[in-house]
Amino acid sequence: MNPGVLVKYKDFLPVTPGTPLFSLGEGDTPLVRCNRLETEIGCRELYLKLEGCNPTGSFKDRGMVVAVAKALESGSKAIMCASTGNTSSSAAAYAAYCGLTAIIIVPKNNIAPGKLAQAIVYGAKIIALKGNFDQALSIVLNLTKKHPVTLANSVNPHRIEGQKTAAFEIIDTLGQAPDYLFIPVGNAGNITAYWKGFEEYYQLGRAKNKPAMMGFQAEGAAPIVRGHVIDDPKTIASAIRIGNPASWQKATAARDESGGVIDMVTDDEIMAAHRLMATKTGVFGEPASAASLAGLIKLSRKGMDFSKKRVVCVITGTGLKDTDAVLKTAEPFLEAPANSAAVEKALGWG
Ligand code: AN7
Repeated sequence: MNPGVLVKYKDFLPVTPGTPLFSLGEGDTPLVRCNRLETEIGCRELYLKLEGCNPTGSFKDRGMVVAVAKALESGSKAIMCASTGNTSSSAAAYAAYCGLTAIIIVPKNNIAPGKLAQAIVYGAKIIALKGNFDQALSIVLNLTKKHPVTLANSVNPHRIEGQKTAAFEIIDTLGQAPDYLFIPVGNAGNITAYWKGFEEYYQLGRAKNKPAMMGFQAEGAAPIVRGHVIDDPKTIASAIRIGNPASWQKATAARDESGGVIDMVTDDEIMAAHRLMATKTGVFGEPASAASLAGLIKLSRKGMDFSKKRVVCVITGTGLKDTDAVLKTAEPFLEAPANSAAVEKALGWG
């Protein structure tokens, strides 16, 4: 049985005798080898880390369990976050488990329907902001300074601590770090957390190597790549529609210390990778999560040689959160009346 992130990795986390150890079953996510994509892309080994298998369907649960445990330990009664959707789903679920109030601020009409449904069903106090994520985060940073509520965004270092456990799991499974880690970049907390995890295991001698960190933003929301804040970020991948990432400097440090890159992919490249991942590996990620694979495909097409490399792409969230992204552009499919002959006819069998 998976004991959860707090118990399994407590020696590596800010756990004290006063920290409540609980779990919704986060962590221990699959690392799936993808032979068909290896052939197509020309990698020696390609794995997808399926973070959509966490309890609320994204990687956020790893950090949220630590942030909420520390909030409880400090006597807090409420947590608050800005979110493009997944952080708020996770905050709402862990708050519900522990009996805390979750207050979430999300961009109005700009989060995937599954994520909004999660916040509603878990009983969060929701504010739909007439503004974008960056504005929501700046309000949350302001209000959590003024009021007795705990900040649950990844500016809270406990979030990063929990999220680094995904890097530990990759090393625990492979026996070493991959050569490359491809990862979507939005607010840049996750790339920061993975790098911290790889670095810590390396220092402890649990891995002999560290990966190059390959972060990918969406082209219309690529402040780090462009070197300036984007006031009105745009992308179909709503989870990473972020123009002023909170962990900007830490992400560029991870890039530089690891010898990696932070680059961008277009919405078309993201959606092509999203479809390829589903049709060639049976993995349904949400659009933002496919930015990692889109990045790998982009670099391999540009001539980068992965034929001797072990590559991990982080698939950060499940596609079931954002079925609109598929259904709105779906090709027409077969329909038939309810009898065998009609179905045979529709299939061209007679
Ligand atoms: C599926 O939920 O920022 O670079 O508010 O949901 O650590 O921000 C989500 C981000 C990638 C980017 N993939 O990670 C939020 C939020 C998915 C995400 C990212 C997000 P960060």
